[in-house]
Amino acid sequence: MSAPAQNLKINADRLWDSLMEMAKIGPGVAGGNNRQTLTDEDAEGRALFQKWCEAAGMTMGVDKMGTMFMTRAGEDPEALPVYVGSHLDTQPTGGKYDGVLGVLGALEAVRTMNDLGLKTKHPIVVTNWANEEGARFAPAMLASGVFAGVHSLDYAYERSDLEGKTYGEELKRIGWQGDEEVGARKMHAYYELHIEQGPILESEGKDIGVVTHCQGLWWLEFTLTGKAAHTGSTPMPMRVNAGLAMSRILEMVQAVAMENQPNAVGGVGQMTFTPNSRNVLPEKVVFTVDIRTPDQAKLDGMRAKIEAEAARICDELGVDCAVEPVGHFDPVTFTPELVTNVRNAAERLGYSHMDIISGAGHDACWAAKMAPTTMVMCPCVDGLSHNEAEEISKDWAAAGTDVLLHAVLETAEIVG
Ligand code: HGY
Ligand code: MN
Ligand code: MN
Repeated sequence: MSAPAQNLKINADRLWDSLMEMAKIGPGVAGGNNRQTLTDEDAEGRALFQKWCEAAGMTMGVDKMGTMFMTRAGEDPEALPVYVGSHLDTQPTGGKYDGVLGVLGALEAVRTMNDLGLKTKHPIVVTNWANEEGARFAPAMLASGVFAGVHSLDYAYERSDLEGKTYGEELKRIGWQGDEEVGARKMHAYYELHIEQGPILESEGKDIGVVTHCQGLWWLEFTLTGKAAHTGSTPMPMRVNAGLAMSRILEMVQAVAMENQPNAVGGVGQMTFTPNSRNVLPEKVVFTVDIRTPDQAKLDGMRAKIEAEAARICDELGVDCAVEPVGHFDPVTFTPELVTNVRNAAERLGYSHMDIISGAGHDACWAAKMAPTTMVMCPCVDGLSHNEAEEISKDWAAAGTDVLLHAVLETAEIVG
């Protein structure tokens, strides 16, 4: 099958306009987005995406987790589709491009195929995975995890947010609970375009990240139980201080990550104190430790060390320590043949590129369990993401989408 022509490119203005239009839905307070999964803002973004896809001649399917599948027909009805997607849900203080570039880049690839009247053997399915972020309902990549058989539907439906609302209830409330069995669809291949969310591509002056692997992850939820007491009248030796235990554990997590350099990270992004009153020592502190590395042995070793050290710290302070893994995937190796398609596309199009390991997790990590899978990355300004100041250039967005289009066409096979 001949490769797509070198001058085959997407419509950069139309892509950028779509990104800016979607960014108006669920605006943040500092120029980014707060379009958390299963909120009314998420529902509004879904409706706009559906409108755009149907205007591009695609037909919609929705599964029981609320993932949206928009199909462009192929010429061979027996051929399994090539899936291309990412996620439209954002962090509470998210950027305009994390996930969104992958979904709207896939739509732009289809719009370009329509402009040129290109026909492919395999159908193309543009996908908006539900709840990739895991910010409101942990874990991350929840819907793609159910699709890959890693989580049950019941487990997913029972996940609750900080207000006690469950995934299942909220999905029904916004009217996006589909009827397709999750994971019933079979894929020929899966591609995902995503911003790097790190500093490497920009600092190396590269337009395209040829993603070969994704680092593995553990999310360990710690529940430390101390004794609520007066912060003023309780003598220091009498305290059973869960807050002190938490602070020592955070220091220890930092030390474990640093002793496992290079290519290891560890930190905490979410924490709750109960009763969370200024003059009451906390009865309970709950927080999630996020550790990641591309090295399997390191990942397991870091988890074991952190859990053992946390138990020792809590024992010294008389604080009860419970740990529950609430998110996990092992390091992922993407499919070499698809990785080569991405690298060849960047070469053909004349874009600078380098191989890269994804620091962030993506739905592609679960898709890789179901079919040949890989990713394309573009740089982001200062490597910043999960911050409303997240920014990319129009040229980076266009280059990434050009490469995505070429790689997808290689796999979907142009027949006319
Ligand atoms: O956590 C992650 O890596 C992704 O942003 N959900
Ligand atoms: Mn993302
Ligand atoms: Mn994200």
